[in-house]
Amino acid sequence: MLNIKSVELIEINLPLVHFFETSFGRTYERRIILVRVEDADGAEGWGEITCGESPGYSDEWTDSAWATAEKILAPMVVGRDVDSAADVWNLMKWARGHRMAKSGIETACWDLEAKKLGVPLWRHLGGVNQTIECGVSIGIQDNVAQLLEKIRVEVEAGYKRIKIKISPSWDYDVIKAVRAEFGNILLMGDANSAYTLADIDLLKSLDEFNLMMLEQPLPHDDIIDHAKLQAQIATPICLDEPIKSPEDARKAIELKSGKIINLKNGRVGGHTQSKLVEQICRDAAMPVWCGGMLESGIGRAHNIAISTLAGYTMPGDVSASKRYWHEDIIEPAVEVSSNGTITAPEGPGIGFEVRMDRIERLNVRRTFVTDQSVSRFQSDETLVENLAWSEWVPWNSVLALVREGGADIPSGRSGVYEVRRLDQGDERLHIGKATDLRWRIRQALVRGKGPHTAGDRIRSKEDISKLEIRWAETPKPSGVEEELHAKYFRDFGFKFHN
Ligand code: OSB
Ligand code: MG
Repeated sequence: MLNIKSVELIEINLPLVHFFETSFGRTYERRIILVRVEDADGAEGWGEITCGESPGYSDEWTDSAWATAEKILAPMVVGRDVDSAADVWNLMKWARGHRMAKSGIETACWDLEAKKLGVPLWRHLGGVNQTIECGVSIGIQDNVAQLLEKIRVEVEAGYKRIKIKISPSWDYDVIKAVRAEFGNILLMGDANSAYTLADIDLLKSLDEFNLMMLEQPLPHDDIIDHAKLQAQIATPICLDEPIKSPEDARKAIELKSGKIINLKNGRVGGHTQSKLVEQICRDAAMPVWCGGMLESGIGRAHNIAISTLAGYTMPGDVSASKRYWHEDIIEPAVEVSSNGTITAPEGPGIGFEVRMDRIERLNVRRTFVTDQSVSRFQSDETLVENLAWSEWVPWNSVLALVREGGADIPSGRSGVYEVRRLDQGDERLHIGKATDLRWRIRQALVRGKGPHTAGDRIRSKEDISKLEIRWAETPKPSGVEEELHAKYFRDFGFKFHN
């Protein structure tokens, strides 16, 4: 049983030892959101939201993830009972997307649970290989000599596989120079979606370099053109950006969009989702490896833990702390052996100490979401008890009003609505946003059309003549509506899914 009492978000700013450049831009300093969860016994767990500083890799970025975690996701988790950390994803499932924000919270809950059980997280996740193989990801440099020097350092350090970032101004000639210098290393390129099928000739020409794989050559949301490309090149394609869920993995396997998947906790929404993707890939004999997002020690520790699962059969982008940070925020820092491996620690949870002293120094903002703050939020900020609720209106009357076009039903003002059955007291059949109400009634509940699953359930299971509905508007700005809805959904909406 797990019941999280508080979710704390802490943003730290951490300068990189060396800038990191990809086809979508250059990063000098990370803005990292750490997540600390605590339960009633005072046990804690740590996670990291791995999004970038701008929406160049995925649509999440530091400020959007902060707002989403604070206003939407954390309130869905605090104060709720679940059997285990494996169910935390389900608490947040109502919210679409925002997987990196979800992952920060979800992985923190896994750490907390493993700590309470006194077991290492990697074992708790079902890991089997305590020692994992490591590769490095080397960004685009100012010149080729600099790149060759960086590769030399990493090869000498023992890393098993070298990945270099490529882009249309840094591809064929650069790889050729690398191969001339390092003929035998396991080498791969990552384009971060810098090409299209129109670049087929260039992409075909890379076959001559015997790359271990070519990561994400085509657009970030594509798995169809990748299948066309894979059919025409010998180099195995590795998918990164478009694989956001187990379903995406299944479809990419079915379409033959690539031969390998770079699996990132953040991109798929946490450990539970990673485990599902890993299982699907293992069943299909598709190798996966753990990708990186320039994580601090906390995200790094989670990457180490998940990399111990059986399906992670290739060296990941999981490397030593010192490649990124002068001083990490965990103790000890992550170190890599001289033959390019990391051994997952035996301590409980992530198995590294979190350095609060250092986090305090690097911290730029902080917020707490607790059971109390959710209800305070409700009263102070969205004034739920002061909302002017309409009377309960029989469903049939609402339908008639909407059909006649003259309904006194809110549209445009933010707020919430509730649907209940006359004989079921306070139990809500559905909770929605007031600005959607008129549209919902027309499209789904009335006409029986549209993707409104609550509408389907209501129509198929309920006696329409016994339904009634009421709504409340708020003069607050429309962003408040999302919060109100999330809060209401959290309090009442989940009954509906049981
Ligand atoms: O495409 O794998 C990627 C970093 C930021 C965003 C996307 C990617 C990367 C990396 C770095 O390749 C991996 C790492 O060293 O953490
Ligand atoms: Mg990548």
